[in-house]
Amino acid sequence: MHQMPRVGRSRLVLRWRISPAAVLLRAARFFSTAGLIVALLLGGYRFITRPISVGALEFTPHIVGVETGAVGVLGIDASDLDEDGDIDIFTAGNDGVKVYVQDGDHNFEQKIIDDVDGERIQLIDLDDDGDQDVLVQLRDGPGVKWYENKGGLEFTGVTVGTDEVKAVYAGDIDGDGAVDIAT
Ligand SMILES: [Ca+2]
Ligand SMILES: [Ca+2]
Ligand SMILES: [Ca+2]
Ligand SMILES: [Ca+2]
Repeated sequence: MHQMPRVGRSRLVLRWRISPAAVLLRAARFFSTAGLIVALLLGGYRFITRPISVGALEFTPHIVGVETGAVGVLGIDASDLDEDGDIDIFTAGNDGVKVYVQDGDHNFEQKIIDDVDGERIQLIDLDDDGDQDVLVQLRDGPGVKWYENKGGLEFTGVTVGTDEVKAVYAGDIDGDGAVDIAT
């Protein structure tokens, strides 16, 4: 009989302590749910209306060989061949091995290095004399050929191998300082 009043009083105190918090919790739940819905709607709207292109990945194409008859090009490499500060373009393909020499204003003049059926091409200083030479994988034999850069846009072709190959790559593979050729 002496314990009953204490139980009733503790329930009353408990209800008074929880009631304000319950109101705040309901309000917080309402605003968080509403905020989540608004964020989802805004995100969806921006996803739908955003531009498809990304500025950093936009490119403007320029045709290099349309007037000079670049046909069946299969391999390409680029370097400043004549060391005048602009990049020149080398190609290998059904129309031979060619260089497109730039005039400094993105205009290119074609010069045929060799009238052969080329496929892959790589510019590299094969004879270690400081200028870029041209390495080409030929189609339908005789395999691999490199062109020594003699200066003044003149090249001398040298056959490296006569076996039919599917690919060629030059680099100092064994680390002895001399360029090696892998096929
Ligand atoms: Ca150049
Ligand atoms: Ca060289
Ligand atoms: Ca040279
Ligand atoms: Ca080597």
